[in-house]
Amino acid sequence: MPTPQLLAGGLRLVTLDFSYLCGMKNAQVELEAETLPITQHKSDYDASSITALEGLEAVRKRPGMYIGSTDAKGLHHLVWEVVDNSIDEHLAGYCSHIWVTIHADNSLTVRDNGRGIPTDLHPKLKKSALEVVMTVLHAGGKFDKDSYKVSGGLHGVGVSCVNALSEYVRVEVHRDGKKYEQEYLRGKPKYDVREIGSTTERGTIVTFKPDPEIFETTEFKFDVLAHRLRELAFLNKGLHLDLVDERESENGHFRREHFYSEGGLQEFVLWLDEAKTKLIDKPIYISAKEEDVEVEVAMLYNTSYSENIVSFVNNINTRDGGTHVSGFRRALTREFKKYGEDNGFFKKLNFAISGEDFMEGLTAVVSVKVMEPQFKGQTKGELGNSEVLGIVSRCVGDALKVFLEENPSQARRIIEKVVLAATARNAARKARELVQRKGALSGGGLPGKLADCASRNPEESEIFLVEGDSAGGTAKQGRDRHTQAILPLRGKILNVEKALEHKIYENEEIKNIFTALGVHVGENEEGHRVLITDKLRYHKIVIMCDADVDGSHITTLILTFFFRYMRELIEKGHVYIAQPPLYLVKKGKQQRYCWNDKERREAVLEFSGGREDDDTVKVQRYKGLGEMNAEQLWETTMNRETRILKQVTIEDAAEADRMFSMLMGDEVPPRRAFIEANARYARIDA
Ligand code: 0RA
Repeated sequence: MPTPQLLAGGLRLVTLDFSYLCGMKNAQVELEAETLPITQHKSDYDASSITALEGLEAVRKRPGMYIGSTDAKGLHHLVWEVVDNSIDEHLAGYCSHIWVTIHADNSLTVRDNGRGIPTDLHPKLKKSALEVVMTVLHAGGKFDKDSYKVSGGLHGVGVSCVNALSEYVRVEVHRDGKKYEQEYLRGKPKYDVREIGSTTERGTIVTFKPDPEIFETTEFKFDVLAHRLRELAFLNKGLHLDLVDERESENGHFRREHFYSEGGLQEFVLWLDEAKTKLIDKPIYISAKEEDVEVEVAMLYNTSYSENIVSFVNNINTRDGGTHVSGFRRALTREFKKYGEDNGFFKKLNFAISGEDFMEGLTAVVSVKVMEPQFKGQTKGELGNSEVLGIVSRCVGDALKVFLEENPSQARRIIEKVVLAATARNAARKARELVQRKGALSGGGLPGKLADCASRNPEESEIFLVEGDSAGGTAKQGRDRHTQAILPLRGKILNVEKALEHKIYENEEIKNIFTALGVHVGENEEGHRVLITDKLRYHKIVIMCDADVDGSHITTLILTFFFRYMRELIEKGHVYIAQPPLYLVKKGKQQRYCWNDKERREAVLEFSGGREDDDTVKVQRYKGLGEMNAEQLWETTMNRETRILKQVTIEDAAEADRMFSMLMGDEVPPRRAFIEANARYARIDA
């Protein structure tokens, strides 16, 4: 599948390396996933293993129920299933090092120096506990209840699931001075657990090769693994994590990374804010425990206008927050507000300060450890345990009181920023209301530049945000005017990362986007800015820019705007990026559009019959949308039947935040370092 970063080489492609920050998935692939055939296997197991097999067979029949999906995300889930068990060993105090290795054949090994999976005979099932853990659903659970566990938390289904969904697994255990092994084919043991020698080490080594009959892709992504392992290093200070990729080497060396954090969460927030200007000298760090709930928080303020709160429960990312985050917000607002009032900081304000004002420029990591976490919400991304709210609120409140008392100059800087935020919010509200009122006065009309579609049904309507008037004109001619609207945008749109909020509502292009989409900004009861989308006029918003450096930059600018001001639309899956082709390969009447170099090479090979000197084969490289006529643009990029659209998703909001600041913010050195670091592995044809 072509991805945007393929559009340019070298440093340039970095401006669009979103697969790394927001996941993008091809809408068409998603449809296919639903109709994926269910694979069934004849079972020829002996009677004693029937219950176990029924379990694993159920996993193979409905993999989605156990690991969420069978796409790349589900594939990586297998790794986390194993790693989580190793992390549990760390949390229980027995494991200091985890090694993850991607092998050349796309199999993967997770090794740890924990206690090792027990190998003694299971009294009821009359076989090795190791075999039980590997072949019985939910049997992996440890029985020491009074420890915090990652595994079993969210999807937590145990290593047996990994076994069920792999064509091959080998496990080796080092325990009590002995080495043991067992191998499996699609969950079925090849032989009983056997002793294979002596050892002075401890730990578990699991190697698995995901089953291509189950997964749409079996290719592990280094960046996806690296991102989570880095996160785990920050969350578990003192734990060493190693990642090695044996699939590619540079100068004879495999690509590898070591993750280790001594400072834990404090280093986490510093890393998140690497591209931002700090407002206070060092992170505020809180670590406390109340009634079996461990609370750990690190927070920083920077000079930006956005808030970035990342939260975890037992090392699992709670992307929708929950009671722990509510407790944190409540304590922060309460203590800072009291401090501000007591010290006369708010005297000059003639409007009420809002909770939101305390969050502007805040970067925080909130991590709690809870014995029996309850996850809520559609994607189970929210902590539900109600007792946690009060506990976090008290722990954070007490610590902040001390911080404010002991650090008056830092406190002043924070409160002055809060006052500034409140003032700006007030100004932005006025600007917004003025703009929105003006819009209403002028009849609430649509922007003059918009070529609207005929349909009034948002579900079937699409809007293309097109770079430049000329490409806009071509798109207008080429479109399906019943369902496709075109809004041309002039040159570079405002960099919202650097602009004050009220400037944004005054910007012509941005006003046009708001009006055309039929959304506006309002405030809820608590004074929080919310996007009102019930009158959204198009369910697909497609960003269509040139396939060159400038085009990528403009796409990034528009995406930054959506991320900062219309994030709800991304979250609801309304935002897409069009993928114009890169090449047209022609020979006589034959012609084929190509989206990457591999496709181009294949087309050239096919048309020339392998003759390298065939100069009747012509390759035309498209740089801009303007190089295509209306018919070509329709055929390649706009026609629902043949086009490729990338849906923009936010896999990891904190990472996306970091990335947008990196690319669009004003700190130059980290941006350079970032581009250089990422360009190294970027290839034209991935
Ligand atoms: C069951 C019980 C115990 C540990 C484990 C499983 C275990 C599983 C995995 C999977 C990867 N690494 C692992 N390490 C340990 C408890 C062991 C004990 O009580 O000694």
